[in-house]
This record gives sequence, structure tokens and C-alpha cells, in this order.
Amino acid sequence: MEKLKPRIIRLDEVDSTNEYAKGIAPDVPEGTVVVARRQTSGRGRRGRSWASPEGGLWMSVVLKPKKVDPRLVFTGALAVVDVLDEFGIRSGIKWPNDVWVDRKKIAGVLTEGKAGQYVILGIGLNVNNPLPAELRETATSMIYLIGAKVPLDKVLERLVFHLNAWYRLYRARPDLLMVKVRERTFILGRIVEVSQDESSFVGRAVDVLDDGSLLLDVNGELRRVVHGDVSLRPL
Ligand code: BT5
Repeated sequence: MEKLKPRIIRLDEVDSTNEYAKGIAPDVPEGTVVVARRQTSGRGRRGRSWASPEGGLWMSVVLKPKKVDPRLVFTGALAVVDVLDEFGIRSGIKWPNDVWVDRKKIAGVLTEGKAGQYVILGIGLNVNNPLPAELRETATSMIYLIGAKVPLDKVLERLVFHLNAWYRLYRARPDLLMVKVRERTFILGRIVEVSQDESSFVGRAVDVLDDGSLLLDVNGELRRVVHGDVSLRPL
């Protein structure tokens, strides 16, 4: 397949666009997009929930890559960074799947795949939606940063455009995709805490490797992190 064909399925309400996309994935072409005005059970990683009230952009795209590759998440994060740039908002990627503006999370990406069949790439971007009280310290939105309502359809159109471009680059030159990821990853050089299942450790983020893993310097020893949650330590 040469190009993502943006066939868009629009829903008023759904549990999760990722869940919906999984259900239709075997029967639809690559590039099919599912977007919902609100999600009743929007999901993050590891069973965490994703606040998805009306006004935000909650979408999933069906991809059919050769393999389930953890680097696919970066195509979504880079696309969000580009869209925000177009709206005059400077953002950065917090490895592996968050987009942050001014120390607050504005978007998250969730990839879920079935080997040999599909990868669902879900993106949640706070656009005009209110944020629940418990997220006000840690999250932000486009309407808040711009100070005016943002056309949601335009955001979707630009997001699909950039996603298409990054996905094509991923397929042709994944090494170049990773160059861009490094440029846009704002935690490099910073002291971070990585939490994995039961354990956590602190180190300096040194690099994002070509396979998508994060390289940390932990007391002078280099450690490769394949999965985990990264939090920033105060400077
Ligand atoms: C993510 O998980 O950041 C991935 C979020 C993906 C959401 C999209 S929406 C469309 C598609 N359909 C779905 O069901 N999901 C995808 P994670 O890194 O685990 O972060 C989850 C954490 O982010 C939560 O525990 C909260 O702390 C925080 N959070 C929840 N809702 C948020 C929001 N709207 N804005 C900012 N932070 C939020």
C-alpha cells in the first residue's frame, strides 16, 4: 500500500475508538480512521483510563504493517507535534508515547497490535474539551493554550495528513524516523525516573536508540529501557 487512504468513520459515542477499530480491522483497508465525539471508556496503557469528554480529538487508525513494531507509536507522537506546530504551539515527545507542552501532557498515543494482522494506533489530543479536576495540574489543551476554540475537523485533517507522512517514512526509512524522534524528544540530557511494573530507577536520559528503546545512564552504567513510564525529576 502506497498511501494511507483516509476513510473516516465518525461516531457520536463509543467505549474506545481503539476497541472499535480492532473489531473492524480485519475487514477494512489500512488507513481507515475511527473518530468519536466522546469515549465512555477511553484507555491509556496498562489499563489506565483516558479522559475523553466531548471537544477533544479521540481517534484510531487501522494500520497493517509487516510487524507489530514499538516504533509505530512515534509516528503518532510526531504527527501530533506537527499539528501543534501548525497552530503555533511548541511541544515535545516524552518517551515513549506522550506529547507535552510546558511540562503538561496534551496528548497520548496508544498502539495495540495483533501479529500478522493489524496495529491500531490511537491518539487522544486535548483540543476544546474540558479537563477533569484531577488532571488540571498535569494536563493541558489547545483551547487553553491558544485562548480560543479550535476547529476540530481541521485538527483531524492535519493529523491524518502528518500521520500519513510519518508512516510512509517509517516504512521506507525507519532510521530517519528515529532521527526526528530524537530531535523532538525533550527528555534527552535530563534526569528522569523510570517506573517499570514493580521497580523504578533514576538516571540521565542519553538517547533514543534506533529500535525505539531509551538509553539511560544510571550511575555511570548504560541501561536500555524497552518499556516503562518516565517522569521528570525537578532540575
Ligand atoms: C496514554 O496512556 O497516554 C495513551 C492515551 C491514548 C488515548 C487514545 S484516545 C483514542 C484511542 N482510544 C482509546 O481508548 N485510547 C486512545 P498512558 O501513557 O498510560 O497515560 C494515561 C494517563 O494519562 C492517565 O493515567 C492520566 O494520568 C493521564 N490522562 C488521562 N486522560 C488524560 C487527558 N485527556 N489528557 C492528559 N492526560 C490524561
